[in-house]
Amino acid sequence: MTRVENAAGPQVKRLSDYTPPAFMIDTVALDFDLRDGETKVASTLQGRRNPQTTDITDVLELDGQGLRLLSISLNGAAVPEGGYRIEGDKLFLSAVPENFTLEIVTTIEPEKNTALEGLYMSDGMYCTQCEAEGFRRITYFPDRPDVMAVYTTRLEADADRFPVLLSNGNLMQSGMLDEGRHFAVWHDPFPKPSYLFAAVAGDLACVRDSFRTMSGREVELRVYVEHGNEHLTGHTMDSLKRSMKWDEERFGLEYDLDLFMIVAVSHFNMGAMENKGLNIFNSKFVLADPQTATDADYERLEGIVAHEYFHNWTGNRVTCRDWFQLSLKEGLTVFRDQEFTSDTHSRGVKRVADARLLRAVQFPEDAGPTAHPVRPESYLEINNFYTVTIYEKGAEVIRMIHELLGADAFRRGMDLYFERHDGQAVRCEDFVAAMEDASGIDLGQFRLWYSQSGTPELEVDLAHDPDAKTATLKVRQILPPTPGQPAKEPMLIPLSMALLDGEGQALPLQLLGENAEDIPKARVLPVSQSEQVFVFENVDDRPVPSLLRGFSAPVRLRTNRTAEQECFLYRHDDDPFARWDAGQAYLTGALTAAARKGRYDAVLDDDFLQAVGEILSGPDIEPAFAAELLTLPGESVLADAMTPADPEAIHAARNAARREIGLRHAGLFQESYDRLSIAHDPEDMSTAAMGSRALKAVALGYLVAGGDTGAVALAALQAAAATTMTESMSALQALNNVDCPERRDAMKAFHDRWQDTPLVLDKWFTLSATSSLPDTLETVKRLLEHPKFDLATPNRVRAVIGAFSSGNPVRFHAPDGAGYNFLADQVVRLDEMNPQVAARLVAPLTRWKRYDEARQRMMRQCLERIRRYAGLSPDVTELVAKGLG
Ligand code: 0A1
Ligand code: ZN
Repeated sequence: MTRVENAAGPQVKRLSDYTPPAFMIDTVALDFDLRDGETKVASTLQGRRNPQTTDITDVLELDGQGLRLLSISLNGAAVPEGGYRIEGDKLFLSAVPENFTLEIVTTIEPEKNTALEGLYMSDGMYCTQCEAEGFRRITYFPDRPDVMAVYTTRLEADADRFPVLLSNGNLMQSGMLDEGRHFAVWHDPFPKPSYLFAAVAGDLACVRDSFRTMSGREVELRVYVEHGNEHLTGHTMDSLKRSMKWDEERFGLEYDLDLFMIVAVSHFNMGAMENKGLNIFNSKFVLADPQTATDADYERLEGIVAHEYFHNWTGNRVTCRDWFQLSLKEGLTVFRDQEFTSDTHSRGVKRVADARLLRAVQFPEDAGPTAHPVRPESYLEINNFYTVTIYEKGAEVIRMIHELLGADAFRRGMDLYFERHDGQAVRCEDFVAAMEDASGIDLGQFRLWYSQSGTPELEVDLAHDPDAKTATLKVRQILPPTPGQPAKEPMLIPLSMALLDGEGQALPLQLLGENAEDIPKARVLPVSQSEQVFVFENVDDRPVPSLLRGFSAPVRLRTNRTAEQECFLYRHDDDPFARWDAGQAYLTGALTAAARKGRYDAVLDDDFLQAVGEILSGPDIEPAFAAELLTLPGESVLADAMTPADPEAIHAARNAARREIGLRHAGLFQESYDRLSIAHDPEDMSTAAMGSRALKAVALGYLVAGGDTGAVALAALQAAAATTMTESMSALQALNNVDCPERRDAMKAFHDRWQDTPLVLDKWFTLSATSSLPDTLETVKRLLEHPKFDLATPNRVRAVIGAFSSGNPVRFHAPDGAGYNFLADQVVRLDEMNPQVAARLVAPLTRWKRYDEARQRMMRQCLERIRRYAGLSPDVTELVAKGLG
């Protein structure tokens, strides 16, 4: 596709420059004439001057990118050449009256659209992706979320090749036309921004179901997939119905149209998209059965279906005023999907999983050159801002509000938010104000979480005075500088804590001067100053502090706890997150110390190894949680705790620790493995069954890591006998870093069996790209020549290039720089086709500051090399520029 570049180059957009639109659009009538080689789009807009603005301009500003303009007429009269001008991606129309009807006809070429934004083709079907600024690739329009209109869409196409024609809302009319063509007209009564527009035309199978809402309305549910995939939609439909029910019960939110549709497409830049009434999904998050999808895939699919459905209220009914407010809908909707998962499965396990993600991906982002606040102040390319900071840190900010207000007041705040803003495009500030007004709680200082970037560090030291019988917590918050924010103001950090006695029992927490009634055993300390002291009375013996319980704030915690105390908490803490976190803190300390010293014998203390044994033999522990407790911090998280990060030393230390654990407890792991294998239905998808399989996978991994002679054979046997993808993948993962014929055979068998099932073949690509064996980069280069490798399919690109560069630190950071060079080559190659996906690959190169000088130099050289490439997209340009600092 030819890129229409603004002559002045990409422009920085700033929140402070926001001005309301001079004109509003009330209705949009779109007419798509879908034909091979050229699609004609006729658009009729009813508009009027925006009464909310004093702007008296008579110029209407429209966005348009890569469009061929055929005609433009205003109030029925063709606009003459001089009546408008096109500059870059803007069309300025002059002499626009107070009320107007504007008709625009353009043509586009969806067949050539490889950026997968706007209208494009995937496996012979037409589909759209309009968030954030894709609608401007379909027609000229004020493509900004504060312009909300009612859409009517007519689609016309060949009836044989495109029997299914879909758009937002309800079907109003359909029928046959001459020459084997047909049409359908859809109408969406809810005003919406252009980014929520969607259309689909294709030959698709439809699976139907229905849902009765809390007010007794029957909603028709449809999932559209390629023919032959109907049997893979059960979990999607089930997840959708449970999400609809949950939102009614938890938030009183009911679905508002009579029809809800999900369409699966194989070419998609992201996970899924919440278009009103017509969600479009990456097929990876729709299609699942136990033979082709793992338990983890099931859980992710369920979470994404829920997320997109929840957007109907948080995002669609109340939307964002501008893209700086993206977290208004994303942070809140992630919080909602997290809560749904917690209520559906295990709250503790979900909290641990979310904390893991935040630490592995968001903390590094917040510590690097692309750090930005939850509500950013400027950007070059909005597509680069669909980040873990906007989504996951944004969700943590909502979660802290939830904790500060309590569940009831939070719910009142939500109700007030919808009461005030239904049908509007608003700011993060409006959400916070609703929460304040509904609760009476001042969130003044708390607002800094929206504007200050970077991960706060919380230093918490405990001192005990046996004479005064006091325990004193000294808390210090450190706010490291981030790009554009050299100095920061102290934030309000909720620190949830308890003090445990020698038996692991929580002590009453009586703050100095507090009266002695109803003393709680766990509290949330409101840390609001740079340095603060909390004194607890009546503490006879030195307690062990349980800190940041439930991961009460997205901060880095540093304590003066000893390794012994961390192991104690790992054994005894009653808060699942704090227990897991104490183990992670111990392991991070032990493994980075080994990496620094370059000594890989006796990496772990006996104390810790004993605790592991207790977890394995303890009867009362939920298997899914045990699996989390037994999983070491990932290499990237460990690297984050070592300066300069040494990827090879980290890899060696982590492997050594795994070997020690595996060797020490080979018997217990074997027992667990056997116990979890018998009388177990591999297709039972209950939470408990999935948890048992997670623990079984951990056990197998440690058996292999321990080097037991039978373990490799056991894994190979499991791979060969597996009847489900979970069993198959856990065996392959256990073998993936072992150089042995069993691995080669199992991988080949897996490839041959699944080569025609793209979503499963992606797993084979990822396994191949993430093996820590020394020749993996060579393997990855060969994978690019594999007949099934395709740069135009984002899932495949992520499965190979993305998996290697973000999921294989020891090989990506090879000392000769070959990993970096490989990535730079691929970014440049992909950028011509799909800038959005190319830009997402750049991140690992921008983290150069964390490494030694030689690596720093090579990583920067690669960024420079990308930057020099002519015709680079704004997406990649922005990240490379920030990366070079
Ligand atoms: N709003 C979607 C994510 C999404 C964003 C951008 C896209 O294309 C540029 C596609 C999807 C969500 O939060 O699920
Ligand atoms: Zn979302």
